[in-house]
Amino acid sequence: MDSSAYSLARETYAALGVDTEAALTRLAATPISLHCWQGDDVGGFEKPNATLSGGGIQATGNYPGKARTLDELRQDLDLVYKLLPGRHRLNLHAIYGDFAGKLVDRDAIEPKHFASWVAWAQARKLHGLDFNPSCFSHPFAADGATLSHDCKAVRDFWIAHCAAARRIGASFGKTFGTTTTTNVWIPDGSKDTPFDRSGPRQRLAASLDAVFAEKLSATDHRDAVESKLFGIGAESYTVGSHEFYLGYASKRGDIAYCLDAGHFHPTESLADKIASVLQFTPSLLLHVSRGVRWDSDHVVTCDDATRAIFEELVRGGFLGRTAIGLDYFDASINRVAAWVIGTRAAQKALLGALLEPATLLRTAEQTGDHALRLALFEESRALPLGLIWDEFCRRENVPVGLGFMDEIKSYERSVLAHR
Ligand code: RNT
Ligand code: ZN
Repeated sequence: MDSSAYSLARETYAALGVDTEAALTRLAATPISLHCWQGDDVGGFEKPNATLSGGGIQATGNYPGKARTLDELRQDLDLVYKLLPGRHRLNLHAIYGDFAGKLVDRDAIEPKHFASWVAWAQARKLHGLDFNPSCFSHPFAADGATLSHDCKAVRDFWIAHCAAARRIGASFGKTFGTTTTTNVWIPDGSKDTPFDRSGPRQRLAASLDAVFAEKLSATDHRDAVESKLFGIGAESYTVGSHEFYLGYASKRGDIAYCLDAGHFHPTESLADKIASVLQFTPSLLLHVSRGVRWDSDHVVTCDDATRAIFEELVRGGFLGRTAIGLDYFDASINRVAAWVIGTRAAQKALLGALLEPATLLRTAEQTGDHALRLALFEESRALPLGLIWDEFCRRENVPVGLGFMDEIKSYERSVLAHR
């Protein structure tokens, strides 16, 4: 039985030509790929006490309870998935392999090092796994260059790593029967003004050609390349800039471009880039994140920028060509809460987009009635999105409203506080 609050909300939306049942069906069928690295501040378990270096990415904060082992990370993720409505994916980085205490260097990783993740994800009926080569936290990344390095031996090492990562990604896709996205992001850049901006980009393009040389099944696997504006310690120059990767992805025509919401100037709209990118690339990977000044990785909230991204996906009919992933790391609050709050916020933003009075908006625009269009946008802001969201949580048997925080607090007391 639907709640009476839902029935009222459904009628409110219906009066604007919006079918809330269709929106809920679509929401339930849209997986979000959760980033494994929120649970341990992007440390990974490659070897004990791995520290981040040469990455230009930094988790700040030291809230107690960080996952110290694969088992702890999985235990935390179990609670996270339990508190999320819908069926989702997990996005792994290469440094999260199950290396059984041995040092397996990045160029030697194989699907077998991720077999325990596959079993874990299958047992929980996840939608699938996604993957990333880890081109940071490694001696060969310490001087701020990987695939664009001027030393061929270093480039070859990272090429081998990325190629190995693609094969692991493809093995995930085959196992789960859903397309795995393997995303290449590298930190290459420089702190101060470089003289030569071209050489590193020529080398990066050649390295990427080598990385993507092996043909993999397009059903099992999709490649993506991620741009960035700048990083900490790489403020003046980023080899893999927006122009570089957009050009590279469009020229190839067979790989996805990854837009990270924290990787642009704060006044730029990521939402506005989507329709342009998808004119020239087959698919898109989104790293849903929240930039705050120079930090690109705050916990996602259902703010205007995030809502605009999902509105664009729905309005343009782009959901089917877009892989949705999260990318943030906050070490200053309970990490499980950060995961759950951010994922639920992204889902709520998607729901908001699915509930737009699209037909009325389109007609108003097409007939030149821009006052009506503005009025519709403004009235939409106060529509009872929360009541539809609550109904979704109720149907999916996950906590409604703040109930998820009670479970997280009790987990903090019984588990996280003892780490
Ligand atoms: C870094 C990129 C990249 C990473 C993860 C860990 O700026 O956004 O996606 O955050 O791969
Ligand atoms: Zn990212």
